[in-house]
Amino acid sequence: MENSNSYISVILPCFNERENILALVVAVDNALIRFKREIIVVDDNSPDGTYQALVEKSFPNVVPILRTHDKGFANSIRCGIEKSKGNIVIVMDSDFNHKPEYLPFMVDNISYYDCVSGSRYLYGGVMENPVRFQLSWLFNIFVRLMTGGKITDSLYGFFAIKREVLVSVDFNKVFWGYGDYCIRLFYYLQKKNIGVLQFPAINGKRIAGEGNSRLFKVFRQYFTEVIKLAYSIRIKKDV
Ligand SMILES: Nc1nc2c(ncn2[C@@H]2O[C@H](COP(=O)(O)OP(=O)(O)OP(=O)(O)O)[C@@H](O)[C@H]2O)c(=O)[nH]1
Ligand SMILES: [Mg+2]
Repeated sequence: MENSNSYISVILPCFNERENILALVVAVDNALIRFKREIIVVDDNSPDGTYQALVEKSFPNVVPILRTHDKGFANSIRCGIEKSKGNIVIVMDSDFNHKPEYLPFMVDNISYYDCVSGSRYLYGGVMENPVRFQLSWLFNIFVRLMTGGKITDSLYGFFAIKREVLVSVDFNKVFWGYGDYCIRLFYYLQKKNIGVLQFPAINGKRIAGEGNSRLFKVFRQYFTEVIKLAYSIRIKKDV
């Protein structure tokens, strides 16, 4: 079990999540009640007033960050990580797709591994939308064929990691775009032979609002990024 000296930083990137974020920060805070913790919410100036809703409530362990330029999902996660103080960093979505119930398990197991990562593609893991579930499954196979490695779900983006391990990766090679950042992060982490515990994750239901991702656009972007990564591995011998 993780000892009581652990300081957990949960990074929650969000855009237009006013209806989810208040309930989520409470759920995350309760799930991690045993630990010293901070919950960093990185909002890209959502028009629905997500940031303002958080500021009004001023929860004790929550640090709201308002970004007004360089918008984007991966940029927000980087910003949250750089502003965080914990020796353990957790990244998750702000809409309940990543279940807060898994957090204690993740923190308890980070004592034994450098990283603990959710996967929809281990036995027991699942996602409600069958089309997206199958497409992501195929795409994860494509990622492994092109870049190697053993991560069964490098698109999920729900993981806990020791800060010292995370900062050993060059952030400039990882943090841009959307969920493709996670493919690059796991590629560079695996190159360093870090120990990753994968656990089967049931994808949670978005409680309110609509997602920001457009399926076709996102897959096209991911495809291009995987080809670029594979090119840099093979031709430029980038490790
Ligand atoms: N800061 C920031 N957060 C973002 C941005 N785009 C999406 N997010 C957040 O990133 C998380 C994942 O985005 P979603 O839109 O839920 O993507 P998804 O899970 O593929 O889509 P759904 O299945 O519809 O929920 C959510 O918490 C969003 O609020 C962005 O440009 N900036
Ligand atoms: Mg979502």
